[in-house]
Amino acid sequence: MTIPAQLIQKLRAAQRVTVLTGAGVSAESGVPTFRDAQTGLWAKFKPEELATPRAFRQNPKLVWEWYAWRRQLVADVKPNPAHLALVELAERFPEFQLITQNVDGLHQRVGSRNVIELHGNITRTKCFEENTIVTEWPDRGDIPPKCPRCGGLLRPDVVWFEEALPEVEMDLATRASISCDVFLSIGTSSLVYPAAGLPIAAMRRGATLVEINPQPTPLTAQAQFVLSGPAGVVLPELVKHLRS
Ligand code: BV8
Repeated sequence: MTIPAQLIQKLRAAQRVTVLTGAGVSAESGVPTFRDAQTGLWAKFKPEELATPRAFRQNPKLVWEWYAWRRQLVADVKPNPAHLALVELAERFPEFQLITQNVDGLHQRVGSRNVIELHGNITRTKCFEENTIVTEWPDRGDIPPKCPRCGGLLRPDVVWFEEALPEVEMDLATRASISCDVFLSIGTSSLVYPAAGLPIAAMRRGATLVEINPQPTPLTAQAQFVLSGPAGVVLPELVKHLRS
């Protein structure tokens, strides 16, 4: 994987770097991406059909069990070299902001700090009625379990399709995107908004736009640098060039 010398120069000169990650960063840890076909008992469902309030209202048990399966899968995997390289990358710049669409918490598990989670976190649970976080509940065998305060159904603390993103996180992510020198979009299909609008906003404000992805995306044509490879290979290579 050759890293363009011009990109290394841009990064060496950068004061502020912002990164947006998607499911592709966790792919090499064994976490299926949204674009991957679902396997096993989930093969007949599309994620965008399950990750909605409507699906939860229609079949709360099915949606709860899908998240329980994903929660267990994430608990059993390990962060990969892409996650680790981002921890080192953060130390190279006076200002660095990591924004993620992922709900697996792997960035935090490997030591990334003040990560902006645009779409929530699968390890947190909240009450569907009160929209408040619930950390423990009596196990009465209900699936989904019920809120100990109001009796409403519990749900994962993630942002479903057609749900608004958390305002504070979106505001912080927007500020970090429009004020950075270099914006790296890593492992995302750049299809889901408003997250996919962040690299565009960065580029409009003059940031150098870098995409790291083995496949082309709607962003590819607009990126100044496109590193076509797996994040677990490209990011360690990029960091190595910045060390010397
Ligand atoms: C919103 C959490 C408005 C849940 C996710 C109708 C009504 C309302 C809204 C809409 C509508 N129609 C469209 C919209 C907007 C909608 C949207 O954008 N839809 C798309 C499909 C067109 N957005 C929303 O609904 C958002 N909310 O707009 O609200 C609103 C405002 C005010 C009040 C009320 C409402 C909410 C979007 C968030 C949805 N939640 N996740 C969960 O996880 O279960 S989205 C989910 O998919 C991810 O979080 C991520 O954001 C998104 C895309 O996934 P990616 O991360 O990009 O992963 P993907 O699989 O797509 O791609 C993987 C990539 O990795 C690929 O490119 C692949 O090549 C690459 N890759 C593979 N291996 C590697 C790799 N890269 C590097 N290395 C590797 N090894």
